[in-house]
Amino acid sequence: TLTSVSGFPRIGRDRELKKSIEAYWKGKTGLAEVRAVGKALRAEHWRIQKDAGIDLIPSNDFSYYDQMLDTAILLGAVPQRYKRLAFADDEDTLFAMGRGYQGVQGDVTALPMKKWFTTNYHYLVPEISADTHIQLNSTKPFDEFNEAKALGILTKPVLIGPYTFLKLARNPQAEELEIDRGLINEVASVYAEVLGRFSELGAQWVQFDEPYLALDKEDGDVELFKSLYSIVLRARNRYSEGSAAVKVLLNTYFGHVADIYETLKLLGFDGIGMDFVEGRDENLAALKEYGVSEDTTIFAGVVSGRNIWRNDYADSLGVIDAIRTVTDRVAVGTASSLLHVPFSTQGEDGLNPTVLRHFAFAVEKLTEVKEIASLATATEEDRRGSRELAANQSLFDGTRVVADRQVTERLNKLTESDFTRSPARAIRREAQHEALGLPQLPTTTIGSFPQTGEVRSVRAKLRRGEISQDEYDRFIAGQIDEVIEHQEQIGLDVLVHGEFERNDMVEYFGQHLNGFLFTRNAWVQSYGTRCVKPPIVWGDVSRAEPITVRWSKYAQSRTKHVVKGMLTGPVTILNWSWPREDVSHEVQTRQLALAIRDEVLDLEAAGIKVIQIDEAALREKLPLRRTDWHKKYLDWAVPAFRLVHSGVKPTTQIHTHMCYSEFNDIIKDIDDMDADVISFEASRGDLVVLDAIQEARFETEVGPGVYDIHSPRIPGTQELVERIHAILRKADPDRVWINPDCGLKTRGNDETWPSLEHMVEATRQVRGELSSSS
Ligand code: THG
Ligand code: ZN
Repeated sequence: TLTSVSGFPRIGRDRELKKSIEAYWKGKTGLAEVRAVGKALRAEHWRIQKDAGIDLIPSNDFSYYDQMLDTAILLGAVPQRYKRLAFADDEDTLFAMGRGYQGVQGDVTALPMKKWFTTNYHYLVPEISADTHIQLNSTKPFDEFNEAKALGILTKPVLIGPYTFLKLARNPQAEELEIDRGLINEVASVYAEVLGRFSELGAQWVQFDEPYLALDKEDGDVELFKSLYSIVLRARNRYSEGSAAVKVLLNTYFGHVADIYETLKLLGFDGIGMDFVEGRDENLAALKEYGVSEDTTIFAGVVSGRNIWRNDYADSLGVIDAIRTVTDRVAVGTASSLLHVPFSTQGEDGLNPTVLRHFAFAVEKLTEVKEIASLATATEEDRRGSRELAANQSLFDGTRVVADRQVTERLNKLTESDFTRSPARAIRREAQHEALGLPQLPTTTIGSFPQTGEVRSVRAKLRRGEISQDEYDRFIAGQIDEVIEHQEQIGLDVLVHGEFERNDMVEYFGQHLNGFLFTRNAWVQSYGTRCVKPPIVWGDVSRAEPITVRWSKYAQSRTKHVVKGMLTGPVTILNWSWPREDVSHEVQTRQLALAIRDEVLDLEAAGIKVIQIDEAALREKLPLRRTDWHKKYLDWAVPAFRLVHSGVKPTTQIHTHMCYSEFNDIIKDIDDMDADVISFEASRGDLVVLDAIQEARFETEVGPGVYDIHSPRIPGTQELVERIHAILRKADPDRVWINPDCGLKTRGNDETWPSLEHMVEATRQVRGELSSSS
């Protein structure tokens, strides 16, 4: 049985690529070194896959920054403003598109970034406008194919397909990209040309990734797909004359493609890759209903590219056996690229071997693919005698963890009233206004203040044992003193303690909860060179001890102003961790909600009057298909948030924060979280969000970010006044808060303080205008 991998992590076992590129950005090394590191990583990653016995090993899955950005460059969709920088090296143009550029060559902002489907990975949004000339503009895929070939490895080149590319591209001058005949022909022709080149180079398979097919289809989508691929596939046939044709694998993932499967079948792909982890039932049903063409191989994605748990072989073999009732042509592979999992469990010696054997990161998943493939063709008897299968099944015998009886009992006792805060929001609002005594348009920040090199190095010293806990605590207290004093000085209304004691907003909470495990080196790329190291939910979750009370209480003791307590919400903790698979996400989130609820009540008891519970990642795991939004997600995610805060007094004000302002279409659900105040990122799409808020009769008070913290720019007072005016044209001044659009931890102090000063000054001006006009 043929084995295939969709894509492999590229950041390197020890994040070598990240380190090399960041050193280059700092001017500490040259492009030649970066190129050499990339080349060595590609060779190592191909070798590892070859040694694991994988037949179809991907190439062109490597990227210096992001594969969508690479695709835009491949197609010549490089906006003029980046070309005008006139860099001598293409990598510099690429980095300018990815992260912006300010220097001797010019001054440009980066392309916008968005979440890649339901993952914590971000892609760059390609820009196509009237002056974009689509044409084959790079040799990257061919170079990497040749590079592997020179090493004796015939790879399967992987590209983001034309459908997904066009569906994710935007026209900056208009709301939507208009995909007309001309554009379809231009884009499809480039892909046809790519296929031709690979045919000449001797490739046997080329993989086109089309994850966008797992989304609901809008009018014209199926036609668009057909138009694109009839051109691409015609090229395959043209090049096949006389020699063996290059085979085209149409690869889908992150969900099912049942609604377009019949079309896929009729188009005549040599391979169709389907996700049997996330889209299993629907994909199987589609195969059974429509069958499989004689010349098509189904690439069964049975090994998840999105979890860290060992594959359940019996389960995967069940899927493969079911596909076999429809066709004999089955290949075994990963359900998606392995980009979204860490490199290897090797070196995780902080975890007990009895624990570690439950995990498979990218390298270990290769063995799983291989073992499943050989078991797939084994006889019943051979399967029964298989040691691999027996060892695998022992992982799923239900003895991995013992349930925490207290947690179970507490969950069982929950009733409707635990999910409902009373009194109603309008009544609490009065009580809070009186209790807090805040001015109109209250000013605040989202929570974190700059994590300077000093803060990080002191934390590292504590970790290495070079300073005592006592010294560390004194340092944190000193940081809090300074940040409180500074906030008072510039005149902010609701202060924060700055979060100097936290590393990541999810990892920090995980470290104080029962049920979590941590790795040393299990990094996953989040965007560009930035990585995250999600904690692992291993067992039932409960709070081990108060987590944030000490520092919030300390900060409150240093000022007469209100200090806001800062927590991460249960949905975000789960979405940015590796969840268990033996218990539903709903139950895990509920356990987390109870743990954070304990913290909320302790903060309140300690005298904290405003508590912010961040749900930065609420939208991240919203199902791709609309019909699943409520029943598979929002119907439990939103109540879990209410469970966290429903126990507080009417006078305690609950805030939440969301990154990425994309919640127009779930605005009612956000309001149903029943927070008193929400702050959100609104750097670009702001006015649209405010329109939606108005239309939905949104009750939650809003703090649409007044400036973009992702940029080092310091906004001027006048600019901020205008910004607030724009907000007030769309929102009631008695329901608006003034704040930056996200936490400030990635910024420097020299950018942060002047920006906040201008923000407070602008707010004062507008308050003056409001009181004189009323
Ligand atoms: N935490 C987690 N996931 C996230 C975010 C987060 N996903 C969405 C968004 N925020 C992604 N943003 C970032 C921003 C910065 C970093 C990572 C993701 C970052 N990472 C360090 C790096 O790669 O150098 C990690 C270094 C370290 O901790 O030692 O800066 O906030 N979970
Ligand atoms: Zn944010």
